[in-house]
Amino acid sequence: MAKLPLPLDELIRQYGPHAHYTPPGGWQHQEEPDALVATHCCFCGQQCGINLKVKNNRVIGFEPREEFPFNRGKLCPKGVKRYMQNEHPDRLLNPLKRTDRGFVSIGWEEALDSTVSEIKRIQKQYGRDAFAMLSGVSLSNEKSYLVGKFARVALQTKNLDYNGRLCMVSAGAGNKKAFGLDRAANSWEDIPLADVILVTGANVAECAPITTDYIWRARDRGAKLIMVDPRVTPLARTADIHLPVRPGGDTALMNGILHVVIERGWIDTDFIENYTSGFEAVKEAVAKYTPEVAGEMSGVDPTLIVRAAELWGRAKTSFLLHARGIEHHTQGVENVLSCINLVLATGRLGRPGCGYGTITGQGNGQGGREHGHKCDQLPGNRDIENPDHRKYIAEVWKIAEEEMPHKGLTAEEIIEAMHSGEIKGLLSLCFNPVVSLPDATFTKEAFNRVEHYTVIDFFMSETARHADIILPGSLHEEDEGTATSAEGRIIRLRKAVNPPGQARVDWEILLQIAERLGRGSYFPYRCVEDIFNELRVASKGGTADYYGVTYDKIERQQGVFWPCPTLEHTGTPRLYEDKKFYTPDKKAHFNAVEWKPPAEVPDAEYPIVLTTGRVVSQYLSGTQTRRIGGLVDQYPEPLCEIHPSLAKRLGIQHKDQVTVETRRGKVTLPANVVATIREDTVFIPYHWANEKSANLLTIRALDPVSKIPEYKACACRVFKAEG
Ligand SMILES: Nc1nc2c(c(=O)[nH]1)N[C@H]1C(S)=C(S)[C@@H](COP(=O)(O)OP(=O)(O)OC[C@H]3O[C@@H](n4cnc5c(=O)[nH]c(N)nc54)[C@H](O)[C@@H]3O)O[C@H]1N2
Ligand SMILES: Nc1nc2c(c(=O)[nH]1)N[C@H]1C(S)=C(S)[C@@H](COP(=O)(O)OP(=O)(O)OC[C@H]3O[C@@H](n4cnc5c(=O)[nH]c(N)nc54)[C@H](O)[C@@H]3O)O[C@H]1N2
Ligand code: SF4
Ligand SMILES: [Mo]
Repeated sequence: MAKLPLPLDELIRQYGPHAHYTPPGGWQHQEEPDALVATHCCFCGQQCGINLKVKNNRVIGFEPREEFPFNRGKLCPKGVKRYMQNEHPDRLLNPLKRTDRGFVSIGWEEALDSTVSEIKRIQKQYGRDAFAMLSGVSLSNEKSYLVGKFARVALQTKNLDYNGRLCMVSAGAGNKKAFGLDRAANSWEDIPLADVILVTGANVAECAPITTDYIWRARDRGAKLIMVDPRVTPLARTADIHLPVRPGGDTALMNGILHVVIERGWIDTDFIENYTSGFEAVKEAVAKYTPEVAGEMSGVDPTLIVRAAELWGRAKTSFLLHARGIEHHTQGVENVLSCINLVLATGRLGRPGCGYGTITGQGNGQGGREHGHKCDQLPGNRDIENPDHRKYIAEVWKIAEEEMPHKGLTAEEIIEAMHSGEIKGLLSLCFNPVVSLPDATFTKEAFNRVEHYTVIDFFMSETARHADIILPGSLHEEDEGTATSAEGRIIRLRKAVNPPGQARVDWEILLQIAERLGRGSYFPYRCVEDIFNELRVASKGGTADYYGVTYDKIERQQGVFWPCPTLEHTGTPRLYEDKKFYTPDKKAHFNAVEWKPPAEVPDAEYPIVLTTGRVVSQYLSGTQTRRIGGLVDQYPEPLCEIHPSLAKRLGIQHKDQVTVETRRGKVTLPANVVATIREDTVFIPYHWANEKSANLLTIRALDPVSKIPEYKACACRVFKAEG
């Protein structure tokens, strides 16, 4: 039963994205605020402190928070413009229903009743798991926790997953395997104390801009910087060594560095013997990754591998950071483990200036991956298949353990099940899969096949255009709550204004649906803090233990680092100081990993590697930042980065329109001819939709363990566009 596509021009006329609106009086117009509300940026995992200026229930401006210890008065271009969403003319103000004529406004009663009657119909006809839920971690901790409970207790489906599946899961799986706990090992305060910093697969200056400051503080003390990236990113331009890895070559590269470190005797035998297991297998595995072999596999000059090993090996203190560049791969988890092996072999953890961490992505990328938002997880980062964990959470939720659903499908698998007809209905919030999942043509087909789709969003996202019912939800500054930053610091988000028009706060919408499903009594919350207090109990005794965290403590301490197991505890900025890990044997685990090529490698037909990622002024699927004039002006459309030699061979000049084509689709966009990218690779940022969407090109290949898509490597061809 395919849905009729609604006329796109008309949709865009009505619901945007409109980037070029000016508020009354113009952007320069300065009004005196009634109040300053101390909160945080709604965008990336850095969670910079920000004051919102409020007047008459409107956010009219911002100022950075000098006193917040993480950013100390600094913000990036997105943080500076974030406040412009609140009054934006594209804001969804009423519930909408899809008709043959387009979307029409309806009342809340009708909207909620329609959604609930479709949930009931589909579950009765096809079984409970035929109705799925997708969610995201721009949501607060409280909403993440609530979504996990709502799906299992109100919808009673096993099929709940989240957009962190596209983001944090390779790091999460690697961390759990090696340390038994999933969080950066240190607060960022250890970065300036390190003598060597190795950053791989992270465009720090554009995607975690404030972290640049921490790295530069180390550089001011004479620290060395090693950057691994197929592109010479802005921070890499200041590095001592840049290793231009071929996309997908990371495990080989890190095994090569470790090979040299072991050969030269730069390992910490005391640490390895007393506090770890599995080293011998790793030593054996990396024996064949000589600099020459590793260089061949990873596309990096062997002498650079030796130089990087020399810097890392001889250092007394060090910090290793990575992000999606190594994680967005079919070998994502193994890439992470290859980094952890290097950190463990040199024993540089749990001391000042000795650290390791993944740079989280979305605002609450850390907290959102702890509270049962994932298809295989219960709160406290518990395992949904572990009988003790099920029993504990069933008691907190006041349900029988047998009622608790088991492990469900991951995000991409849910889309595949929608495509195949196994899943018939979907509720989503805080996720824009039509833009953000790989192989966008397939994703759209899947959305057109479901019998019912309800979405909760504050803007008309490209995915929302496929919905039957749209429920207008809340912006970050329209609700209270907490989030957990890349450092593992739990911080307070404060409400500045009420949602406009008929829009409602997200968690209240979920409670209203639960009520109509006859499950309201399981959700007896009067305020957000009630949800937080239940989360604390649910997390108690789990590895992500928030029990000792209270709103009051967060306030007093400018944040609390978990684990924080008791009310007396002040939190744990630096993990593993006692060299005890969270694995059953309390040791850190080495994991031997072998390099494998990406799922699709270049061949005669598609001879070039395509990799995708971000630019500083746009955010994720762009639903929010493509609506903010100042940001759109900085980067109005995607560009294809291409090396001058490759461009020359292909007869392409700077700013020429080029077509990039893969086995999935093609996109035409201007060439950005730059010498800062490998000659065999092109790069496209993915923040745009429709015919400009990088995900028309990417491949639906998943890491077998984490199920993250391989956004960072597929095969393409590039040619000058016709006309
Ligand atoms: N401006 C901005 N900031 C953001 C976001 C945003 O959308 N815009 N999103 C936030 C989110 S959710 C996330 S997940 C983070 C992402 O932050 P990052 O992971 O830093 O960003 P990406 O651009 O996805 O990829 C990082 C780098 O990986 C490199 N790379 C590509 N392939 C490989 C490879 O095979 N190996 C290695 N070593 N490197 C490779 C790319 O060239 C790129 O420079 O940023 C967060 N911050
Ligand atoms: N090719 C390629 N694709 C990628 C990546 C890549 O590097 N390359 N990166 C991947 C990564 S790391 C990520 S994290 C994903 C992100 O992908 P998505 O999660 O799909 O991207 P967002 O733009 O965050 O979409 C969130 C949607 O939720 C809405 N929203 C935001 N906050 C809230 C809220 O508080 N309440 C409600 N109700 N709605 C809200 C926004 O308006 C938006 O429509 O993209 C992935 N896709
Ligand atoms: S987008 Fe990230 S770095 Fe920029 S201001 Fe917001 S939280 Fe800070
Ligand atoms: Mo992400």
